[in-house]
Amino acid sequence: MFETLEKEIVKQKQFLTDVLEGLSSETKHISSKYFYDKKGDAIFQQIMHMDEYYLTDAELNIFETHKCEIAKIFSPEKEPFNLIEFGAGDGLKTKILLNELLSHDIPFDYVPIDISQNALDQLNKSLTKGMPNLSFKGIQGDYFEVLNRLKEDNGRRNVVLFLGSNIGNFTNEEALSFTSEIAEKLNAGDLFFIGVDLKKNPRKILLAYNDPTGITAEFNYNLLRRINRELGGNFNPDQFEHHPTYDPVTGECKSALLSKIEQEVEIDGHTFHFAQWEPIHTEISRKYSVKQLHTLAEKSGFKVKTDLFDSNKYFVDSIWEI
Ligand code: AVI
Repeated sequence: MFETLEKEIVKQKQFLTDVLEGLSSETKHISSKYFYDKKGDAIFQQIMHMDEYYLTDAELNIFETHKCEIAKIFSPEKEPFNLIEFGAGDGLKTKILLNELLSHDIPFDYVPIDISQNALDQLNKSLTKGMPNLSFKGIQGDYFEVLNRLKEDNGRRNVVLFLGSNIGNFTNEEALSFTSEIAEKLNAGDLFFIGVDLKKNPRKILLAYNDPTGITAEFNYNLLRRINRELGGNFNPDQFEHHPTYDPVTGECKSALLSKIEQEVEIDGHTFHFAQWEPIHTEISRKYSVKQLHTLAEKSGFKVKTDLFDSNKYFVDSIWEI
């Protein structure tokens, strides 16, 4: 109880430090990891159900089409393994895979890792209701710490899922250091299963991050509202405009909030000046080519085993082996 409270205080301090630092920079920025408070989680759920946000359906399509093949790759001889998932989410896609594995009587533990115990409890409830035979072993904590522990565990194969193009929210350097660290923590023969959004018609991409109903805009404004709620800021979200851009060369879809007027905003006794149309960068959602993705795999020490595409070739689930 005290430990949780202490952790919460440390997290809040870090949030304040990051926001103050980001808004004091030459190019103002706030990390997209702060999108995800309770309200932000709920808006992201709405985003995933929007027609414009094609990523969810594309990855679901891959799971539906290739589930049998995936199950065989994970456990060719029906040997027991750990199915580890980074970031619990709502389990919508994973559920397809879990059902497939169970229907083939393949023995496995499902090990979702998340920093939120609440997210894990909810997932446990929703999954085990429909799958009473599922061995659910959710672990609260940091991805790498948990991988370290599992590495020494019971000599089983580890299969790590990192779905939903979450890798896109990292810069190139962050992505490489993330996948390299996973490669280091896994044993020979273990697998990394990564879902990645591919480069495509820029109009299709921009629409996914600028839906006409304004849900994605609200996702961004929630960041300002969160700063007001938790750090005592006085942002007026109406005085900012959601502004996504996409560069087909780098594959970077970037979101920013532009100050519609010249204004000053106060946060915890600090004043920040905004020129008219000055941006606060909030998110990068990078799109990859298959070639760029394979380079990332090789540079981080993996071998690409196979690529699975949806019927439109919008998205790839790539399976890497160590
Ligand atoms: C979580 N992440 C992969 C989403 C993305 O597509 O970058 C977050 C998101 N931001 C705006 N819409 C969705």
